[in-house]
Parts: sequence; C-alpha cells; structure tokens
Amino acid sequence: MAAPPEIASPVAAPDAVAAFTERLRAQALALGFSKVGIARAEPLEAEERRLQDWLARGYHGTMGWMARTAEKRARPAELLSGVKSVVAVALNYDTPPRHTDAPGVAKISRYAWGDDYHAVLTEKLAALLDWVRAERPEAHGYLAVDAQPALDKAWAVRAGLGWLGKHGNVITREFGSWVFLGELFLDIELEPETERVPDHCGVCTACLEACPTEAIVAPYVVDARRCISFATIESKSETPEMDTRGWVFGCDVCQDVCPWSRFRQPTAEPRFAPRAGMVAPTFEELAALTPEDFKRRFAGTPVLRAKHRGLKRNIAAAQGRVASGSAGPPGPDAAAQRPPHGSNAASKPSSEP
Ligand code: B12
Ligand code: SF4
Ligand code: SF4
Repeated sequence: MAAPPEIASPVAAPDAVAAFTERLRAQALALGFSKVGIARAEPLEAEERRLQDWLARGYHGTMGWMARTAEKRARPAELLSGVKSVVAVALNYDTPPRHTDAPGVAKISRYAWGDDYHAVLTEKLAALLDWVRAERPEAHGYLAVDAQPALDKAWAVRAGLGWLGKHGNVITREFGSWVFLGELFLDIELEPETERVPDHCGVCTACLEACPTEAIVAPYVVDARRCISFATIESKSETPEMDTRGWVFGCDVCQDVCPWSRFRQPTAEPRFAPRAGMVAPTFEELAALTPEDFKRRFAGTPVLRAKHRGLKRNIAAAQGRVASGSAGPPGPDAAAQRPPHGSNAASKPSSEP
C-alpha cells in the first residue's frame, strides 16, 4: 500500500525546534557572543510590578523615558507582533588594566574605554538575525541593546545567562558582571532554557557597603538619583549635583568590589580594547580639551554621550567642586529602605567555586 501523502504542519516538530535552537546557539557563539540563552517571550509580570514600584519611588530621576516606556519594556508583544522567543546574549567586555586612585587622575568606567557597545552588539545581533532569516525565511526579528524599550537584565536572567546581583547588574559565573546584554526577539518557536542560574550573592553585602553614595538603597535596588553613573552619564544638570569621587564618566565601584569579579576574563572582542588615554587620563588634560578635541578624542566611544559640556561638569564633580546645598537628592524613603549592614554580615558570595 502506498504511504499517505504528508500533510505540511505549520508547527515544527519538537525535535526540529530543539535542533534548530542548538544551531542558533552555536551561531551566536560563532559570532563572538560570550553567552547565549533562550526565554519564552511571555509578559514580564513580576518584573513589571517591580519596575512600576521603582518608578513610583522616583528612582529613575530625570530619565522620563523609563516611565514613558515602562509597559512596553515588560511586554515583548508590543515590540514584535506574534513574538514567541527571546534570544538573550551577553558579551564580555573586561580588559586587564585597572583603575588607579592616584591624585590628579580621573576615572572613566571600563565599559566606555573602547568602542561603543551599542554598535558592536547590534552588528552581531543583526548578523544573527540574517542567519535566522536565511534558515527560516518566514521569521521576523527585533533587536534590542540598551536603548530599546526592553528589560535587558530580566531577559538575561530568564534565559539562564546569570543572576541579578544585589548591585543591580547581572552576574555570570564565567565573566562576573562585566558583560553587556542584548536580545533578539523572534516570532518563531525555539526551545527555552529550563533552568535559571540561582542567586549566588548569598549573605554578601560588599557592593552595598562600598557604594560611595549609598545608591544601592536595598539589595537589588539602585536609586539612580544617588548613583554616580547617572550623575555623570544621564543627568542633564548644568552644575555638578554630587561629589563623584574621581569618576568623570560612569562608576565601577560596586562591580569592582564584587567577589564574582575574580572570575573576570579578558574579552576576545578587539573593539573593546582601551583606547589611548582612557584608563588614567589626568584632570588637567581633560580640562584642557576644546569641544573639537573632545569630539576627536572620544569619537565612537560611549563618552561622547556626556558631550563636552557634560565632561566639564563631571570634572568639577569628580574633584568635589559641588555647590553647597546641591549634594545629591536623597531618595525620600532611601533611609527606610536601606538594610542595616550588620558588622558580622560576611562579605562572601553563597557558592564560590
Ligand atoms: C536605566 C539604566 C541605568 C540607570 C539605573 C540602573 C539600574 N540598576 O537599573 C543608571 C543610569 C543608574 C545605570 C547605571 C549603570 N548601568 Co545601566 N542601564 C539602564 C537600562 C537602560 C534600564 C535598566 C532598568 O530597567 N532599570 C529599572 C530597574 C527597575 O530595573 P532593575 O534593576 O532590573 O530592577 C529590578 C530589581 O529592582 C528587581 N528587584 C527589586 N526587588 C527585588 C528583590 C529581589 C529578591 C530580586 C531578585 C529582584 C528585585 O526587580 C526589578 C525589575 O526586574 C539598562 C538597559 C536596558 N534596556 O535594560 C542599562 C543596563 C542595566 N546598564 C548597564 C550598565 C553596564 C550600567 C553601569 C555598570 C555603567 C557604569 N559602569 O557606569 C551602571 C551600573 C549601576 C548599577 N549599580 O546598577 C548594563 C548592565 C549589564 C549587566 N551585566 O547587567 C545594561 C543592561 C545595559 C546593557 N544592555 O548592557 N543604568
Ligand atoms: S555605580 Fe557607583 S554609585 Fe552607582 S550603585 Fe554602583 S557603586 Fe554606587
Ligand atoms: S556577590 Fe556581593 S558584591 Fe557581588 S553583587 Fe552580590 S552582594 Fe553585591
């Protein structure tokens, strides 16, 4: 007897989904991503509630765009119609140089030492989408790297890349928190991770204790208004709002003290290599930059975001030249939220390998 004709099914067989997911993962790693994981594209309900709480407390400061896009951030279907899967990626950006506290030296956060990560991750994600579309021409995708209204950290956690550290950054076991995050949203079925990485912060509170401005108002919760990173990158204030303790762009203190930073590894991405004059510029040389010098020196790096005007303000803030009465806004309930840091609370993560 002749075999019955095969009926084409719009739903891929589970084995085919698993096999395609494996090939997609391999392709992401071949493109240079350090980690890749898959999450089901569900609404981020618990995360949306926490985001709304964070906004209600005013912790976003003047980042009005966070409030305006809050719902979209937690609802992937608003980014891509028919979305089914989220491919979350992490890219290690650590490099060997370390910051110095030497007098006269300004500190730029290490994430900004090389090429702007938005361009690097977007290029790799676009190449991944091209690969998907060559294999599955019916697929549509949406790329997100920081600037798009997506909760990058929540997707990384759901896709099993790492856990949300008490300092508010996602930590991986392999690279610490020195990873940039991004996502490729797809309207095709993929096999999601079945396991998340457990929280390995344990009883450690090193980041909360080390933050120079007490911006980590509770474990996992950062009040941006108190954060040096916000004050030096996002704030549009004309005048310095707080003493940023030597930092002229971003801040790495809470990550530097994290025990998981011991597992850092030099990045394989050559575009993240520190450019000349990034690791230990002097206040004197930065203050002498004209607007044209500024553009030339920082072209293609995240520092450009501060603009020449912002860098001037940040130099004053980093040297503690803050007008009296503008010592940074204490969150209204920041003191109440801040946990007591018991002197016997060991600064140790829960499961050191
Ligand atoms: C707004 C923003 C900021 C703000 C606010 C910081 C923050 N922690 O959210 C400011 C300007 C301060 C900032 C600073 C920095 N940022 Co930023 N930032 C963002 C942005 C655009 C949105 C983050 C966001 O949604 N925040 C809102 C809050 C509500 O979100 P959340 O922290 O995830 O909140 C969760 C917790 O509060 C949690 N929660 C609350 N209670 C509890 C209790 C428990 C038990 C648990 C488990 C969780 C929990 O639930 C909330 C919702 O999930 C993302 C990019 C993106 N599109 O996602 C980059 C991003 C988070 N930033 C990044 C980086 C690199 C930085 C800096 C390190 C830069 C620097 N060196 O200066 C600093 C780090 C400061 C810090 N300690 O967090 C990276 C982080 C990479 C990583 N490994 O996690 C991101 C992901 C950009 C990227 N695509 O790579 N940033
Ligand atoms: S980035 Fe700096 S100021 Fe912001 S929470 Fe971390 S240590 Fe505090
Ligand atoms: S391990 Fe310690 S320092 Fe690192 S994020 Fe967790 S609590 Fe902070």
